[in-house]
Amino acid sequence: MKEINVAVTGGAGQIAYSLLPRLISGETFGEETKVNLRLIEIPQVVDKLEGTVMELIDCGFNQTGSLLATADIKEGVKDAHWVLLVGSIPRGIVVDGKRIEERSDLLRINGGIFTGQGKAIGELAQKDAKILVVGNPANTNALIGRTKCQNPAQSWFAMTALDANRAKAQLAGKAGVDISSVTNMTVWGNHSPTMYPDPFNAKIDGVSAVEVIDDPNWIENEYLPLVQQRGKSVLDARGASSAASAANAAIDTVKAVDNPTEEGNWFSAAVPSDGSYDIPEGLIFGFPLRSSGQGSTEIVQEIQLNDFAKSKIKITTEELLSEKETVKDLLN
Ligand code: NAX
Repeated sequence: MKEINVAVTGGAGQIAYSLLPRLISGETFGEETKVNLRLIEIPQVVDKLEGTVMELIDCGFNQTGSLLATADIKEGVKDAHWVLLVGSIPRGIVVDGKRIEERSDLLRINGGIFTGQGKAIGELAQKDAKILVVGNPANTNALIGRTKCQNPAQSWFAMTALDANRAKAQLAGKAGVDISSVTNMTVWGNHSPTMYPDPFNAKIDGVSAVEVIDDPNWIENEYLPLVQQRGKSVLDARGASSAASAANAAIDTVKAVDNPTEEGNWFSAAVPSDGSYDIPEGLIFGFPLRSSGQGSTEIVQEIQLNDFAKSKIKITTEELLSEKETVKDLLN
């Protein structure tokens, strides 16, 4: 069997609990790939991972390779082919006597974490490692990590697939079709309520979703807020944040990057802008992507954006620029 090394931070968290078995079951990397899994946690929590490791062993998957639990990021990411950066400090936690409520405080605290993780990945992970940032604020965490890793051959992604899956499900529900009928979904911009899940270029059985649904009021006043606020709705209803659907989206992203994209379709993830669609270079921005299946992805070009789309993309771009400004001293 081929072997792959996969590192996951936040290994004792909610998302990881849904994610980890699916990484070593053959589902994500294929039936013929053995997965060596490294779980990384903060020192206060790392002991809990022992229980997680026991459960992973007890799953009895043929594809399970070595399992390691560590609080040392360097040990965790060494030789990793994929690094899933799920761990981060949530809003509401008390750090140094201060309750972290403001997005700017969250940005700075998590930014500090991603500085060290980025450096370790740049130095120690595989030279063509792929990194998916899930921990929020995902885009700006990825910007910091990528800047610090100083390794242009490594590919950084921030996750927007959960937003894309939510958007597809809403369009399918409204149109009364199976979710598989909805393709070409792009979540432009930030993984935050400013994101723009593009219904004009999304297709239902090959036709623009907006044309099929034919209800501009629903698109603008119901669909967009529904998708943008879905994370909060789940949190309010469940009393805990989206974990199973977030883990599922992480797996969707890894598979979308590792396998060739179906003809005519694309997938959504945030990657460093190369200036496409006038997005400032280097910002980690949600784009439509295609994968060669050979380790490279490209931003799909020449998608038509109407004035409505441009106005939404402007808002999310400005938010990302202001996040970048907040953490600018971490980007030196
Ligand atoms: P949990 O709070 O359950 O778990 C996070 C875990 O990360 C904790 O066990 C914590 O100890 C660990 N951690 C913190 N700092 C760490 C560090 N420096 N190194 C290693 N581990 C560290 O959160 P969970 O529900 O699992 O969510 C994880 C992150 O995903 C959060 O930031 C959350 O906001 C984010 N999400 C991102 C989504 C996306 O689409 N990009 C959607 C779902 C989710 O909201």
